Amino acid sequence: MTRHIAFVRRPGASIGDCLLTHRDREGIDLDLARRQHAAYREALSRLGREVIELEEADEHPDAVFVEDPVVALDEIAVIARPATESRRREIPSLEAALGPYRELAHIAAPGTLEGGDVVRVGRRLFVGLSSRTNQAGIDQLRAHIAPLGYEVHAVPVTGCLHLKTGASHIGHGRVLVNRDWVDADAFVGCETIDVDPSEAWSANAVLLGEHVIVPAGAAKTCARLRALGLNVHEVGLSEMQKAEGSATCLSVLISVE
Ligand code: CIR
Repeated sequence: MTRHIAFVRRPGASIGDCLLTHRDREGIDLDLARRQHAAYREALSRLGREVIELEEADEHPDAVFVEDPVVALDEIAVIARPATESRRREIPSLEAALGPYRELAHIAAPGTLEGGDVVRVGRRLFVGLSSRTNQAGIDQLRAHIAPLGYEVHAVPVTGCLHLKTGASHIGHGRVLVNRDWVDADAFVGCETIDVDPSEAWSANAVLLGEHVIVPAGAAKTCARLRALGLNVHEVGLSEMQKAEGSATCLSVLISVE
């Protein structure tokens, strides 16, 4: 039977010391962050994911955002190379988690790459060229996965931290975008669906079959998703957003036969 695994890590006590690029620092309510993470884990379980928790890492403020140190595909997991030293310290725990399930490849200096910059649409990967991911990182990713039949397209990111902060695949070749933050025209061959302009943070959605987990508080965007036939699951993520993360950032999803 196929196992659908979601790797997650609970928010640590140091999350208030997280890195911030496009947001001003606001106080993070740790209890609320923990409750929001519990609700997120519960949504994953309800939607058929086997939730595997990585060890808590209080010494790494951003470690709750497990998606960034890895790009996990069906055939391979490419261990990324975050742009900051602090986030590179999260790598060993992701290598240990993914190693039993996937062949591992690595991004090496001078390349930098973060999983939050990778939007996968079938065999096409759109990769943000951002403050965290550079051209060398994208070229190395392409070299690892082109032989497996993946195309890699670079997409300049200027308005937000990662490509996935402003765009996610919502199935059937459709990409949910916040065009104030990312260039919607870059998603060649995809249909783009705009978030409501008043709901900037709703472009980051986790796709699970015909279901999507989206940050709560985006009623207009959710209505657009429902109109497309998607089952929408809203989870409050205000405290993660204060740390400049959101729904996809909190999990690494793989399937194992
Ligand atoms: C950082 O700056 O690295 C964290 N504070 C936020 C990372 C969010 N991750 C993501 O968008 N994939």
